[in-house]
Amino acid sequence: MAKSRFNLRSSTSTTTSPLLQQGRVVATFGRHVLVEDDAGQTRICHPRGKKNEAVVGDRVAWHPSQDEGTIEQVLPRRNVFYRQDEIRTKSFAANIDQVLILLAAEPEFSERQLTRALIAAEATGIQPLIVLNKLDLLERFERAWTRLEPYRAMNYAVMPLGLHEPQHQLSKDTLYQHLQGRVTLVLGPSGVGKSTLINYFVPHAQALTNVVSKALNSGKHTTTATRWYWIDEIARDTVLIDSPGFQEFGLHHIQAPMLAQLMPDLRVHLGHCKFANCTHLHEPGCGVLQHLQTRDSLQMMNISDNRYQIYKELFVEMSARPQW
Ligand SMILES: Nc1nc2c(ncn2[C@@H]2O[C@H](COP(=O)(O)OP(=O)(O)O)[C@@H](O)[C@H]2O)c(=O)[nH]1
Ligand SMILES: [Mg+2]
Ligand SMILES: [Zn+2]
Repeated sequence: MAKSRFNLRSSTSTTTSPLLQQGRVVATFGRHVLVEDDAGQTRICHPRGKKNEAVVGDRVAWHPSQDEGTIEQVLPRRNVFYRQDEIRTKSFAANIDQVLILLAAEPEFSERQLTRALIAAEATGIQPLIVLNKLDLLERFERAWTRLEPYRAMNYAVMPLGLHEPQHQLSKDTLYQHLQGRVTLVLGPSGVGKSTLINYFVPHAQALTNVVSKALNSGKHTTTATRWYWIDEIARDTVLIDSPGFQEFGLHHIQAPMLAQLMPDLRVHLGHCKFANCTHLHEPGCGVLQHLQTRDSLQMMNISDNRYQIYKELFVEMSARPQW
């Protein structure tokens, strides 16, 4: 396969090689970035400036400096998935097709965390896929599945998964059909089976991680890294991105007035409010408040008490921070 090369001279280059090459960011470890070329060769690169702007999934132009490299430019992105807190943007991925939110029968999932992840996906227009693992824990699975009922009613894709037991092979095959040909960012709280999932689809994942940590000479950073894994090294069309840190899922990049638009159950009740800038918290003539008073338990797109409570909390959180 021909490598993409620009025959451009980098004016800031101080190295002997004038060649800029293209590659894809397949891992980030703080300021270190692992870039893979189209032939599958990887090397550690560093941003030219102080700040690393490249994220996993980015295409970058870089040039070699000895056995490492310098990133000169991040090429235009199709999309980027953020989770941002007050201090900084913690980690994200670019050019992805879907976000897989992995939950499990145990530990019991937090509806708040799930909602935050879904809002982040809605805000970037990236399709979320909710997967509930640990089918073998029958009773707890059933309970968690029921808690996901409102999300199915909102038309989110919700799939059962049993990673442990051989009798749940069908669930793994069905999941694979949803992954095939796509770039999927895997998110989820700890203990749900993210590592088990990655290792099932990418059996050499641990070996890859070891190679990277050895190259960086800092094993301690590898667990907090975001990483790109080809499910099929030969076809190179199906990708899982492993990313840590679901707990503190910041939504700092989202403004409070946008929030209801990003929650499908609230969204369907918008447009009936008396005031165009209605916050749906206390206004007279609010379509959302009206719905909450008259909702009928048999209706599909009902806003549940939990979801409205989460809306209120998030609205307050988003309004409390300084605006500029
Ligand atoms: N019962 C059950 N346990 C599972 C299943 N999948 C993974 N686990 C277990 O759940 C625990 C957490 O899994 P792990 O992959 O480390 O989760 P992570 O923290 O999300 O990476 C481990 O003990 C796994 O063996 C499953 O389908 N059923
Ligand atoms: Mg893990
Ligand atoms: Zn309203």
